[in-house]
Amino acid sequence: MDLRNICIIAHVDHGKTTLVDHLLRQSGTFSEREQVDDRAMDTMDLERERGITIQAKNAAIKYKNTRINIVDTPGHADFGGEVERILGMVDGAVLLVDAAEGPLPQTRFVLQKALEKGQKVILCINKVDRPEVSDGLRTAEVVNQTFDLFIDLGATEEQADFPIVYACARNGWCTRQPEEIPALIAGEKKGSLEPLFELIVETITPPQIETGKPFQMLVSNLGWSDFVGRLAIGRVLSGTVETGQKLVRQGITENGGAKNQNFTATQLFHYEGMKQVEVPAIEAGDVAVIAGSEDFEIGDTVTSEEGRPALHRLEVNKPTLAMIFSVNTSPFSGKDGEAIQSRKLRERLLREVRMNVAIRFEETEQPDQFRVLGRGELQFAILIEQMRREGLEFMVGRPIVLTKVENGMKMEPIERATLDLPEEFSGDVTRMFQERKGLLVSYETSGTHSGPSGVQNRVRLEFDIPTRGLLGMRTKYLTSTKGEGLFSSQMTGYVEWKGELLHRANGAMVADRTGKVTEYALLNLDDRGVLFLQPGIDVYEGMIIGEFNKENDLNVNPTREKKLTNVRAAGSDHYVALKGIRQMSLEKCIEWLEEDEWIEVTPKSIRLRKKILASNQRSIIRRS
Ligand SMILES: Nc1nc2c(ncn2[C@@H]2O[C@H](COP(=O)(O)OP(=O)(O)OP(=O)(O)O)[C@@H](O)[C@H]2O)c(=O)[nH]1
Ligand SMILES: [Mg+2]
Repeated sequence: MDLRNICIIAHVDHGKTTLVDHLLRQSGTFSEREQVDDRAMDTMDLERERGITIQAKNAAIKYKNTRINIVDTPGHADFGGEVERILGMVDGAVLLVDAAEGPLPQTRFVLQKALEKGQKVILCINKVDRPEVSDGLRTAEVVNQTFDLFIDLGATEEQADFPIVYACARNGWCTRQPEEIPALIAGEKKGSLEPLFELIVETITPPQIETGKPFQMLVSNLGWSDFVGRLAIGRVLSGTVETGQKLVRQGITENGGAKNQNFTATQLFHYEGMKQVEVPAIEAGDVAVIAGSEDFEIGDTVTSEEGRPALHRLEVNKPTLAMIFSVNTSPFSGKDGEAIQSRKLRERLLREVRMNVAIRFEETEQPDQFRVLGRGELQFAILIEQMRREGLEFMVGRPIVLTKVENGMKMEPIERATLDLPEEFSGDVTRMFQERKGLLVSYETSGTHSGPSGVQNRVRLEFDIPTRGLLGMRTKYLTSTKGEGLFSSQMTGYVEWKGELLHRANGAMVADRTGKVTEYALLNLDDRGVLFLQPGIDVYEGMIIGEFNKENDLNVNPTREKKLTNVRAAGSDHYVALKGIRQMSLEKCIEWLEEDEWIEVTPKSIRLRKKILASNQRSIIRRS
């Protein structure tokens, strides 16, 4: 059978998973009776809850006489490592670009990676049904911008001659003729994804196979089966693999040395739709899922011939951020979940590193603290959330930017941030970015949009800003644009260290004793800052209960009870309601945290605390 291997790449939210849904549906993958949720490929709980893809996933469809392996990838920059490793499994990519938003930072990143690998790209302009693009002018402009991006990224002549489809992935149609769009939107014409299927078969080259060579495969992804354990997923580069065959896993040790392991392929699967289906043999070119070793790691080579050199191990862009994971040393440790010892914490983190090449692990000078290196605050938040759902308790510190020394100079990572927002907020936002050492590099109007508050003029700003300056920015940016701003960024390189930067302007309000928070105490503290806790919550000395409205920290007693008096003044028991308690989600905590503070994570609670708990041993003056 004819074979094609492709992946779907794009900036976050441009519609990749939705497109894969309809490709699956229209290729007859699901039976008539089957109830299929939207974005069926987003199978993880956290993916469904957040509406974003976190892990790349495989599927396969049949179109006429062709078997097409498709990989859906995440669009969020923090998970860019997933895209990088998946690109080695495919021969071409469908690049989605939102017809209204146009190419954004992650579009550039994923396209660059695909072009570097020499892949042929099909451009799919998605969401052409959006009312903002109904005149077709914006769509044409977006096509031009994308073309410029190809050229800018050094596309070959052949790559720059990319075919284009215009799609409404959500309604499962696309067309190569822009003039057909209005009729398709109006339903006067019935569309499908047929033009895209055809393009995939016509323009993406079938996998190149070295004939006569023994079996060889690079492990690009890992899976898990309750019956056979760990699974290695990758494209078969050469040869054939059969069930029961003796194979060699060419892996590495913890220190990076070569290490071979013999094993037997106990079971083999390939994809049919979203399912892994057992097969007796898999041929070169196809995506194989192999069971038989518990030690598969991403980047390993699996081969039938021990003497052959292993394939080049996968490398992805280096991490830019580090976060300390620590054993939970807080007074309430073990109350909600399993307070794990350092050995178990270490094992859990090492397991994550094996599954995810974009994350690294390092020991620290402290035996109960470990350093995890990654790419962004969201990536850390997802890992933390997964671990707490496993019932674990631990603490994490503030993300720290990884600097490096070049020619004796301290260098820090810098990002290009792209903002799209209503013009009225652009002044405040520009000031906010400049305060954090951002440099405005472009300012363009991006048309008028009808937002919740009527018709607005929108602008698109680009800043070059140190990664350090972006930490904790998301919430602030959303607040100052009343939730109407778009924001994304992509690391572009390193620059000379830009000097000190105060992460958080305000200090913390810290409990000075253990007890239960009372409403009476909170009412008295209400105008000193913003409170994070409800009455009735248990606190310990050193735990943070809110943000102080001054620069230093403030130790307070949040457990104070009202003195009972014999004289009852009329109405004195009717408290005025609290001004408002700020709910601190995990992500907000990560953004807010300072270096001398921990987030204590348990299955039931997320607490903020000072690293030094005793108030008589801790200074309230914060260093700048
Ligand atoms: N108007 C419109 N909305 C669409 C279309 N396709 C997808 N969407 C919407 O866009 C949102 C994002 O869709 P997803 O398919 O999750 O996007 P994604 O690219 O997979 O996102 P990540 O995996 O997180 O990068 C969803 O709310 C979809 O319903 C379309 O053709 N038109
Ligand atoms: Mg997705």
